[in-house]
Amino acid sequence: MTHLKSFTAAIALIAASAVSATACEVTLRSSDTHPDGYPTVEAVKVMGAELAKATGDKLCVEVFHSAQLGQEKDTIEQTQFGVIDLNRVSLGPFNNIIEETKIPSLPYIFRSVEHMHNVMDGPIGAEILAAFEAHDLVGLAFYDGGSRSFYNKERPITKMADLEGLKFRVMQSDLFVDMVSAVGANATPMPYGEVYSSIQTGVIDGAENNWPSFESSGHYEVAGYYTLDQHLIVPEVLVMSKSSYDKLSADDQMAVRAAAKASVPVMRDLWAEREKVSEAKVRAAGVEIITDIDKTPFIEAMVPVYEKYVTTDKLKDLVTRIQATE
Ligand code: GTR
Repeated sequence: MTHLKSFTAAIALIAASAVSATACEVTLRSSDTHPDGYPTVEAVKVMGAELAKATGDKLCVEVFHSAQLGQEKDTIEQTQFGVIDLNRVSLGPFNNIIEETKIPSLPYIFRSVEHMHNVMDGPIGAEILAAFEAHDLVGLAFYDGGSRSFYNKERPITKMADLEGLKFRVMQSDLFVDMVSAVGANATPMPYGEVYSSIQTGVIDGAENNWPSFESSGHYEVAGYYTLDQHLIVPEVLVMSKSSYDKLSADDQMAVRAAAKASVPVMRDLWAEREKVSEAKVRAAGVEIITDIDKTPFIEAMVPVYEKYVTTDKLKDLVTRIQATE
């Protein structure tokens, strides 16, 4: 979809849904690329239920799942413009516009999901959420995105050299293009919704993602080799349009923030459960899973990526503090 078409489609869909609106005074429209039932979609529904409860049904949330409002990069712009009120997205597509989001998007910056939680639940996470304000957005909460690894349709990757010459789709972020080049492969940034057919037709050989996305997108049907190199533990984020947020009273703004925070532990439970279900489904489909891989060369290969992107004192300080976090 072209930019203008997707913008118009989002407005038309939102207008149509307003006709069937509930008794709520304000219905906040929320976007998600994932299908109904996916942990992020369910978490935002939980957030909406909490918000309705806290405001006596004054504020509600309607989740437009399955990229009904467009692909992530476009929906981010629409959220900045106030066409979309809430948006659940990966931090990746923010990298080119909000420099602080590059840091938790760096390959191997987190030692584990637990380390990522410790960082993002604390002052560093709060600082990164606050950075959205200068870009017409309000950062509300971080969600889990597991760890992302490479999959492809050509061959099993058991060592870094096996990646050479393969073409992988990455999220629309320069950082990820360089990350893929650093391991000797080629990167093509493209919207998530185009990946399945691009692998099928051979435009790309594969992509990289976590278990639930690899499974729910059906990419495992066209890319039969999944190598758990776990290069990214990039958090996902729930943001609100600053213009929608500014229309609310101070009490309602607090209720929005509290409801978003309240959805985080629910999301984490749903995520842990879905990771297992997705892994089982992918294994049952006969995908070859390569778990025995030495990550050290991958980690070492990322040094130039850090040098290129961690440029200012502020960003260097964030990296140092993340590494020092238990
Ligand atoms: C998923 C993530 C989405 C989107 C997608 C992608 O894991 O939940 O928000 O970023 O990856 O690769 O585009």
